[in-house]
Amino acid sequence: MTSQLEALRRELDRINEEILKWLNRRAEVVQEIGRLKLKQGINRFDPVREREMLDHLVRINTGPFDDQTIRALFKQIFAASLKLQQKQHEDALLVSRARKPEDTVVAVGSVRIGGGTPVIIAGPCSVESEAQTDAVARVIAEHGLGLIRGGAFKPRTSPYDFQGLGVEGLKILREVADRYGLKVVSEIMTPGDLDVAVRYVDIIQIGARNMQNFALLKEVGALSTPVLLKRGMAATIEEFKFAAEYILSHGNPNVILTERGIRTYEKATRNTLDISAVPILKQETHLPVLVDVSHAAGRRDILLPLAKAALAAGADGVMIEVHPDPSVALSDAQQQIDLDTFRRFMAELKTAAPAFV
Ligand code: PRE
Ligand code: MN
Repeated sequence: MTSQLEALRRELDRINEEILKWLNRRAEVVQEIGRLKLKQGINRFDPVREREMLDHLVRINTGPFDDQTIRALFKQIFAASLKLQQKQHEDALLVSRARKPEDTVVAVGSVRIGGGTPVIIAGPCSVESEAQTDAVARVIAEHGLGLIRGGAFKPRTSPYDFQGLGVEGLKILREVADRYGLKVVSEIMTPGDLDVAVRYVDIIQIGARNMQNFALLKEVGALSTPVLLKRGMAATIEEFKFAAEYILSHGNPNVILTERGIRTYEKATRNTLDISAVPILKQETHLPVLVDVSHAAGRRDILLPLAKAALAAGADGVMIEVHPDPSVALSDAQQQIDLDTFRRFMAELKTAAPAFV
C-alpha cells in the first residue's frame, strides 16, 4: 500500500518537473512576444487572444478536470505571463535602473547633482525684488553652496494672488546669481516661455501642477538644459516615472526628480512627505532624487527633521524656501525661513552629512 502511494508520488514528482519545465518554456516565449510588442508598440494585454486560447483548451478538454477549472488554471498562467511582460517593459524604460545601472549625475557648473555630495537648493518662493534676492543669495554663497531657487512665474491657486515678476524676475535672479557665482533654478509653466527662460535659467523647474503637462514635458525634453521635475501632488510613483520618461524619450537625459509631498487626508502638514518615494525612486531609476521639504511641510518648524529624514533615506539633496522676512513674503509666507534660521538649519544638518554643495 505505502509502496504504491510512494510510486504514485514519484510519478507526480516527475509530472511536476515536466509542468515546471513547460511553464518556463512558455514564459520564455511570452518574453519573446513581450519584446516584439515593445518594439511594435502593441498592447501587452490581449483579451481576445486569451479568450481564443481558453475556448480552444475547453474544446479539447477530456477531463477529469472540468472546463471551469481548466479556464481558472490557465487564466492564472496568462496573468503571470502578463506580469512578466510588465516587468520587462518597466525595465526597458529610459529612466529605469535595470536599463542603466549607474547613477545619472546632472552637472551644473561645478555642482554635481547626484554625485555623492548632497546639494542644498535654497531661495525664496518668489523673486520679489533685487534686494530680497540678493540678501538670500549672500547667505547661500556664505555656506559655499552653488544653487539658488526663486519663482518668477508662479502657479498660484487663486488668480488674484501674486503671479510672479515674470521675465523681470528671471533677470533679477540671473544678475544676483552671477554676482555670487550661483546657478539658477526657476519654474517655467508654459512652452512659450522656454526660449526666454534658457537665457537666464540653469535648471528649469517643472512644478507639481505641471508634472503631467505633456506638451511642456516634450518641449523641455528637446532642450539640453537640466530639468528639475517635481512630483504631482496626486501622482503615483509610476506616473512620476512616466513623466520623467517623457523628457528622456525626447532627448534630454538631465532630469532631477523631486519629491514634494502628496495630498492625503492629513491636515497637520500642507502635504504628506512620501519618504518611501526616495528609496523607491533611487532603486527603480538612475536619476538624482531631491526632497522639497518646504512644500511638503507647508510649515517652517519641522523642516530640519524632514531634511534629515530625506538624506537618511538616500536623497541626493534638499530644496528649501528662504526669505529675508518671511512674514511679508508675497507667497508661501508660513513655510519660508529667515536667514538666521537657514544658518541654524545648515549648521544642524551638518550632523546628517559632512558636506553640501
Ligand atoms: C499571452 C500573454 C498576455 C496576453 O494577454 C495574451 C497572451 C499568453 O500568456 O498567452 C501572450 C501574449 O502576450 C500574446 O499572445 O500576445
Ligand atoms: Mn513656494
